[in-house]
Amino acid sequence: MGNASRSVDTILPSISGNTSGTSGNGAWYVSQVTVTASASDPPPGSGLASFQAAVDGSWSAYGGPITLNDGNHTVELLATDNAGLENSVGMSFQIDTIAPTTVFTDPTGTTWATGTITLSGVSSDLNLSGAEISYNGGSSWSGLSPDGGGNWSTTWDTHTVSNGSYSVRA
Ligand SMILES: [Ca+2]
Repeated sequence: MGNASRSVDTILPSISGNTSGTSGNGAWYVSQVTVTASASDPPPGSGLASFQAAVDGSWSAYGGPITLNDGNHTVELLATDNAGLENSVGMSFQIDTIAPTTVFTDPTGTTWATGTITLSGVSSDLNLSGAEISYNGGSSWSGLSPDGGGNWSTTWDTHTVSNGSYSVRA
């Protein structure tokens, strides 16, 4: 009679980690995001065979903290133990670290205005959610409706204000 011996491992490897970054509105991060993770195979186990990470679908061995820059990204982590059991984690990130910019396209510079004038401009951002305009140096703001390209246009009835110098900013 011979003895046969087989080891038993029924426990998935575990993945732990954390993400660091500065949250903005909604699901957006407004800073780089760093994903730090580790994997282990809880005892009594067969031991960790591999720990892999995929950034935006490109797999390689996890080699340390993963830094993500502007854009939409996915991070997947996959731990495999020596028995062939797998555990995976997936995360997605939206990152925008760049403040929106606005450029007036009409008028440019100082202009003498009478009656109703048209103001136009373009506001750009990776994730533009809106733009506003102020006719009083920022004391109050009116919403604009930028199109998909960030272009907006609005009219200003200069009859409603007294003569003088006004700066308009968006
Ligand atoms: Ca295991």
